[in-house]
Amino acid sequence: MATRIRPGSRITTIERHIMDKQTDFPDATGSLTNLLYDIAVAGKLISSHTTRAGLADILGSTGQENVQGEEVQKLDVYAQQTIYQLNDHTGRLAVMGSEEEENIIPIPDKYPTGKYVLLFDPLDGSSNIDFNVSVGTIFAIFKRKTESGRGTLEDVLQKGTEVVAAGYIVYGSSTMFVYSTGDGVHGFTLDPTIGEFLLSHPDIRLPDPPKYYSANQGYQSRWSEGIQRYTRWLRGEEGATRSLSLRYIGSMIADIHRNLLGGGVFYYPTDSKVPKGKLRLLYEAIPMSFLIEQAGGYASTGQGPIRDIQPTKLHQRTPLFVGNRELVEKAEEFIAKYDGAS
Ligand code: AFP
Repeated sequence: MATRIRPGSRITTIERHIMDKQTDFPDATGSLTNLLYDIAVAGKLISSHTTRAGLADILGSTGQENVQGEEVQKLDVYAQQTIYQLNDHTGRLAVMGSEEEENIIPIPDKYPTGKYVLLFDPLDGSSNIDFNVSVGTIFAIFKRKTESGRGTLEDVLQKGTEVVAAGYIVYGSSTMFVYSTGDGVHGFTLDPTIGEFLLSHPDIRLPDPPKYYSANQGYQSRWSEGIQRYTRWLRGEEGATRSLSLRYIGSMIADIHRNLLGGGVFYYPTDSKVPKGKLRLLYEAIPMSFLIEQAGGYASTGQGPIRDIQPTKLHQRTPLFVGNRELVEKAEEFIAKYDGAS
């Protein structure tokens, strides 16, 4: 359905919004603005494929495994290539890193390099594709650390405090682009009839009181005592004065997106099967944490802020608790009380 335009309402495209934000920085060269815009273009291309997946015979697996040992979906490959090809030649990036590539992705020698670093998960939640469940693209942008030339691993291994911009595109019942450059969180909905992302959710703040908790409770028996008691607290036990509703999609972007708009906490803790957690620090936890904190929330490992971790590996994993501050701090309390400092 085409966007209805109410008389007197302002219509802001993502391009206009990103350009307007740039005017807050008189020294800006336009490089970040263009980089964000190219990611939005990638989002439109990926969106057009995800919504036609069944029709275009692109559903299903390529039969290969990625570096995480997971089955690679054809749409993963398409999303990876689209983001790479939109960004390898622009002269804005020093280096890239992706969930789908074992090593950092250098800018080819024939193209110039730039001052930014792009880390991304091209299609988070892709094991859900065959079931028509929402999936998404996540990205984080940093400034390079090295002075010049091709970027290195040093440019990629940066803390969450160094993020310049981050965002995600969720391919759901509609496609939304949500981003922040450290000046609040802004959401745009794709009008497919005109191919434009239009500002639909300006200055998103986490609602309070929160409504939801989101975790894979099927793993409860593998959780520590602290996490099990925390989950009971969220359900109204363990001295809680209210209970939250459980919602778990199994697609982190979609789960966190819902909680961003409805209020709540998403957590994927360590357990006996994943002692370091499942989610990846650099291109999943850090960008989503940056966004949630920009919306007034907090993100933690369960023992301290995600943004304080110094990454040592491109594909490093982390436990993650992210959402309304009081809910995340409560997780830290339960973990400190029942699980100690392990
Ligand atoms: P896939 O990209 O392999 O589907 O993994 C999705 C994900 O990394 C994240 O988006 C989900 O929150 C989480 O895994 C779901 O994991 P469980 O299936 O173990 O709950």
